[in-house]
Amino acid sequence: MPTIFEKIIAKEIPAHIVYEDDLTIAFLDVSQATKGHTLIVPKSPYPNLYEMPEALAGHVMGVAIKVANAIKRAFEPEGLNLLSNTGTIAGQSVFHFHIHLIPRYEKNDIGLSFTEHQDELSLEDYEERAERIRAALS
Ligand code: DGP
Repeated sequence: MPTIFEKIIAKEIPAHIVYEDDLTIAFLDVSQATKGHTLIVPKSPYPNLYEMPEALAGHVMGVAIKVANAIKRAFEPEGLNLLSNTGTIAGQSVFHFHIHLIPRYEKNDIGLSFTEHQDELSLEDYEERAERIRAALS
């Protein structure tokens, strides 16, 4: 079943489009987490990061950089988060890969923090985790 983003890409429903090329579209997120919150969306409907072809991901990231700089010039935020949710548990609600650009104006203007430590780890614990990822890459 097509997602809402496919309808936006096909211009069947309106969106506030800020950029478009053959492979990509960028439009304002309807729920503006902060002023200028924008989504960068490849036109092909890959469901999430796991499925994205690397070359297309490179193009989409290039568009994200272009649009991020435009947001910076337009609104002069203090900073910006680039975020992509994969899976319901991570907050994904539209299953068509996309990147959020969320300009940041104040420290706590969105509830997003990676600073909480899960637990105390030894060097061996870190190494064991790294080794599992390295093994899965090969
Ligand atoms: P995520 O939860 O990461 O899958 O992000 C999906 C985002 O899409 C969410 O922040 C709200 C936005 N969104 C959902 N429906 C629409 C829509 O119809 N138009 C626009 N512009 N954004 C939408």
